[in-house]
Amino acid sequence: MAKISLLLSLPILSSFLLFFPLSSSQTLPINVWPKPTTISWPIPRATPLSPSFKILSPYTNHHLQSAVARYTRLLLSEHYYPIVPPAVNLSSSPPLHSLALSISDLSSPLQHGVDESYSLSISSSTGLANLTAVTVWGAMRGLETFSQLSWGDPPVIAADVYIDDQPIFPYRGLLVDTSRNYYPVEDIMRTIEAMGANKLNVFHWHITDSHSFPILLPSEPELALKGSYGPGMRYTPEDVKAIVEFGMSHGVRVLPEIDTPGHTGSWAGAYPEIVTCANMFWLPKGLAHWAERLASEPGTGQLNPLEPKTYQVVHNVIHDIASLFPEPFYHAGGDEIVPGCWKADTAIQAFLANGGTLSQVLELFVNSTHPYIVSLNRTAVYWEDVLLDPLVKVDPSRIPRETTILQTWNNGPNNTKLLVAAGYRTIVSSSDFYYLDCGHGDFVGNDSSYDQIGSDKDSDGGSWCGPFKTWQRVYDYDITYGLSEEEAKLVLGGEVAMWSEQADPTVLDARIWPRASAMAEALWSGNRDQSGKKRYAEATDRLNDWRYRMVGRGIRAEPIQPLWCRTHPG
Ligand code: CP6
Repeated sequence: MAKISLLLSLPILSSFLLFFPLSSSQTLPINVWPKPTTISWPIPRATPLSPSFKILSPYTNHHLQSAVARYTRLLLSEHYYPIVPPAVNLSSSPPLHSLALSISDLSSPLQHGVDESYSLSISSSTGLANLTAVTVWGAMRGLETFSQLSWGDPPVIAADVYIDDQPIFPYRGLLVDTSRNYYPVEDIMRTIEAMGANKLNVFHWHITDSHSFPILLPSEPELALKGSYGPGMRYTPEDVKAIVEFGMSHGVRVLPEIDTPGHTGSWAGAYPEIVTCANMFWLPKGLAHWAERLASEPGTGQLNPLEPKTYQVVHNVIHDIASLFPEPFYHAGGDEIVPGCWKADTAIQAFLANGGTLSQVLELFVNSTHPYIVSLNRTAVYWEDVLLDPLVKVDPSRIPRETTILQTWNNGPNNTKLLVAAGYRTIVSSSDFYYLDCGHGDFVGNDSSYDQIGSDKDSDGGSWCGPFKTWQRVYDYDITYGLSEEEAKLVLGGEVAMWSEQADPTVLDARIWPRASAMAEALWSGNRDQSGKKRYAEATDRLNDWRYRMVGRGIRAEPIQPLWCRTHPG
């Protein structure tokens, strides 16, 4: 990963090892992001990191071994200079030689609800540091924290620090859409690496949509051969395995989404007979204006639930995905059914003429796919629409609460409340707070007919994907606001979303970071200080610093302030 020069005037080590007395009321700033739940650093002291520093780990788990090797390398090579160096004095004790890991449960797999807690202590008098965790994944969280406690060249590390840490929410996700635009594997891996550094733990991979089908599946290769953007724009099974493995080495689950039955125009290249309004999909843009459209699509394309062949293909797809991804959640989509697209099909027209409803059409699809997903030992995740869409939704009996999780997106202050009140475990990704891709213009450019397309009409005149969400807005969002204690227990966590109609690798890092970091902290340890006040000022300085550290690690996170703010503090 390329090191990016920070262009900072680098203070020499000795200048920040001077002791600046702090009044007793002042809390010592520790620049760790997300902030640990409890930190004790009573004396502002640092100790040099020995050039032969080692992480002592007797364990053979290879994901852990890979993390240990990575953090050892990082600790000895990072040389990060905080913008305002911590006011510490250098301990007179010998340098820190090692960090000893102790893990009690080596076999817990990386899955929802796994214990991510850890405790970390760095003692200058004994020259020893200890990291204790229940699981390998908790140990990875602790290693990241340890790495952020170190700075300078030659490196020093905060000493006489004691940290006890665990997340508030077990699900802390980031969605990346690889259908609207293609992302090479290395961009996905860099993103996953940054997620691990921010203690985010679920990479929600929105693999397919109407625009392209970029995954090569062993039993349905035609879908990608006909539906991807081209030969260089397909994820092979080997790519997927490498991404999943990479995720494990960073404590990040890879949750696949194959969006169905809507958002499937790209399936029509291989199987036109199973996709309704597929003809619209291939129409030149100018001729498709009358169609209801979403997300700048040429016509959404929807799988036809009345066509038996649909299930043969969908079952093959689900089967292949379940074999490629060990993740116990399977995201089946279910969002944004466009009535006009199904109504364009003659068989569906006949079904409706005989008294059937569009909701029943969707139920047919869910009845055939949900049990199949469950039969493969997966929990099905759907977008909220399957329950909340005013026109096309399923009866809750079709999506049992034990095997179904619902994900919000379409706002309404009550959406989360409606889902949890109905008894569903819920992932919160309200677009008003957590959609990172928006705010840079209209999805469909200067398409003047766009505002007349009815369902997409937006009060702000067409740019329905805005406004830009600031990091403060992301940070401020309380995902369980207005819920009873019982209801709040069903909120598994939150997820920021990087849809990609207006994003590709050139803007990926800056569009995601550091705003995803804001959610990462709010979900890990909250957005308030001990007195219950939102911790904006403190968080601003710490996030600014964290952003520079990420840039140094090769993540091109966007700036949140001019440098001046930190060289002229207060
Ligand atoms: N694609 C899919 C999208 C969106 C959704 N699903 C989306 C909707 C509104 C906004 C941003 C993205 N592009 N498949 C909704 C879950 Cl503002």
